[in-house]
Amino acid sequence: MPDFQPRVFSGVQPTGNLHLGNYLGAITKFVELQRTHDCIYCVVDLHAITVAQDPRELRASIREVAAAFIAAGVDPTQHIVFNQSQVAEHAELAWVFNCVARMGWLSRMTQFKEKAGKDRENASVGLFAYPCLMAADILLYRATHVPVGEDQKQHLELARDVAQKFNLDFAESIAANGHGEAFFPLPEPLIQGVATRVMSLRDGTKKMSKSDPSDNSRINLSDDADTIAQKVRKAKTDPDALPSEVEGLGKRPEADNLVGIFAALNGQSKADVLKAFGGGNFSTFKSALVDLSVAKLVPIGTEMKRLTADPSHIDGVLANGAARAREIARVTMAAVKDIVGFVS
Ligand code: AQP
Repeated sequence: MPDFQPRVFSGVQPTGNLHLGNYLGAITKFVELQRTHDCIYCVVDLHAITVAQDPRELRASIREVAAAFIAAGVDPTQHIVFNQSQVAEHAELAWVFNCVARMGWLSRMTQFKEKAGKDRENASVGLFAYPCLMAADILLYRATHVPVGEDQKQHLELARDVAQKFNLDFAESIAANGHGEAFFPLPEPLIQGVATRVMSLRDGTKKMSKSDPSDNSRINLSDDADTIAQKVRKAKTDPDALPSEVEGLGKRPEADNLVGIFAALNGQSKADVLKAFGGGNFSTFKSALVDLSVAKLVPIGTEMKRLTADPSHIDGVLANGAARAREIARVTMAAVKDIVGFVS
């Protein structure tokens, strides 16, 4: 595999209720990586419509996700922030990848199974093909690193499989068109830290998620201090004291989750958190978690509100990012067309 210029790509769906899991699993990593890499961060609105969306809410959510990136510390002047539907090449490359990926690969995707549920016949074709669009998002920019939460690991593996199969299927044409041994890198997932899978506050065995019908299951980035405090205080726990060692969290999913959230928000390990709180009761720990969560999240929520109050500013940021993304996308897509054998 030749060396590819390191580049980071990741996306968040504008499906409402941006939460602490999205923040700790993805957005905080976006901020860290911009110090060392060229980064492209995308509001993946084409993905959002794989399930039904209200157009007015979708538009507001697109702006809200862009605002969350910026409020958390992503710099759209140094890096690229845009929404996917403004760069038509995402859909174009996804079609090529629909023809590279195999039905069997997509049939094994657990997220499709979970989201389609028992009524698979009624799921959209887009929901089934979602991972091919995700592969296109990443590979359109020939990105080498993708910061995501643990739930996206399987989709990332599929993106690598698509890249590899494309490189093999078209090896001769790739070389003949002057691209050497491989056209696409095999993108590496960056799934690191203590909060790669933040769990529901109501059930420590379920992922914190935008679509959970219970708002108490998640801390939204838009929640105010009182709401955060109420949700943390109500968070499910068990009757025992906190353990002093990480091993003691083994069969205690709710305790493990809250300790993980504290550790991630405070830039610590779980062991450090247990050094401070082990042996104590949950109410003391929860009070500290309320203070920490409010201190870290409320300024972001406040800044998001300020930014979304001026939609024309956000739209300008997204349009500027899309123009810069398009410059890269056009070059990749032109090369892909030559490699595949299209006449242009
Ligand atoms: N609970 C989580 N813990 C850690 N990371 C998470 N991510 C999502 N939930 C958690 C990460 O956030 C990024 C953006 O996710 P997404 O918007 O693309 O959609 P998702 O993964 O489907 O998020 P949700 O909240 O679970 O939405 P629904 O309820 O619609 O399925 C990704 O990097 C993801 O890993």
